[in-house]
Amino acid sequence: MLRQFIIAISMLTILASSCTKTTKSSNNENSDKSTETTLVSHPAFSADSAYFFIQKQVDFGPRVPNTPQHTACADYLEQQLKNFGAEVMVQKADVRAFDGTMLKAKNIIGSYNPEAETRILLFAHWDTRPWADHDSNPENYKKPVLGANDGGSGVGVLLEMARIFNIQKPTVGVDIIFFDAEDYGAPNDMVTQETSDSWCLGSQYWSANKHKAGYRAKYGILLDMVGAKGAKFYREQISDMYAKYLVDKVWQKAAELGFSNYFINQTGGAITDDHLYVNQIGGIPSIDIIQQEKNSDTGFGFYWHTVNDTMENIDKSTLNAVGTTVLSIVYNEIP
Ligand code: AHN
Ligand code: ZN
Repeated sequence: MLRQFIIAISMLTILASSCTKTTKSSNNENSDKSTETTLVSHPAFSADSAYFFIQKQVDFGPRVPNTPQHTACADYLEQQLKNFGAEVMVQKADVRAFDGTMLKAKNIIGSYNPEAETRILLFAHWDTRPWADHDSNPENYKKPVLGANDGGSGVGVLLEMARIFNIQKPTVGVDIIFFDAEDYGAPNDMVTQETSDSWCLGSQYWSANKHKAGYRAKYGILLDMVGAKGAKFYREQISDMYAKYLVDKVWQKAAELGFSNYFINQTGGAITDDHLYVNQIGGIPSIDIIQQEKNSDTGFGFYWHTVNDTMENIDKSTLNAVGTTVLSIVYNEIP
């Protein structure tokens, strides 16, 4: 009897110690990147699907405000959000560009759990730049940017997240906003006092005129240029100023998921982007996940504001890193 008891105890000890070993090795940094640290399980982010949604936008051609391609893409985005079960609102805004042009802008908004108190805001711009004014060939300066990455990628990732929210509702409220007229900013060589706020016209409008009176969100996450091969996402300075805890949380989550080769825990530049106005005017603490390139003249990817911002630069591994990280953040949020 005692002998059996001793054998049983030693078996348990062996089992216990082997369990400890397993746990330790899965905590090892060099272990399998697919190690799931998410507490709440949710459908996997499909980079194939996100890629497809980018291709669909690019197929319209450049999405420059006041063009038929822009209108057609707006209809597509609105319909997609509806297909994915969101409550959809299109906010129309007539905004004045730096050169006096009146832009017929549309902010396209899709909400999940519209009645929930605790809300997360996810956003990207959907318009593309009218001028490839950073192209290496001056003959291209007046040509429009196709915007596979600059415009298309953030929206593509968010459409894929919408597809997933429709399959499994998050516990918190989520609002997805596709902002318009982000990229109509004054060219570098004509920046004056008057033109300093010439970017992000759609988000400036929304921040001052929310789609619902008294709208509030716990925080916001902007996705801008999140699809290029080998992209590096540094901690953006305006994000750190307004919502350092959120930058910490997102970069930490990315590291846990094995994506620290994309999410670099180092400071990058301060970038005038939609999140600036959502913070400053809208009062919602928001961060920007944006590709920065330390070895480029512009600070952005080599394709940025050139005619080369095409599908060839889009990489599914990058889309997966961003989509998986942000999904995990949303599903682990407590109402
Ligand atoms: C400026 O160039 C001032 N801001 C960059 C924001 C941007 C443009 N994101 C995409 N296109
Ligand atoms: Zn741009």
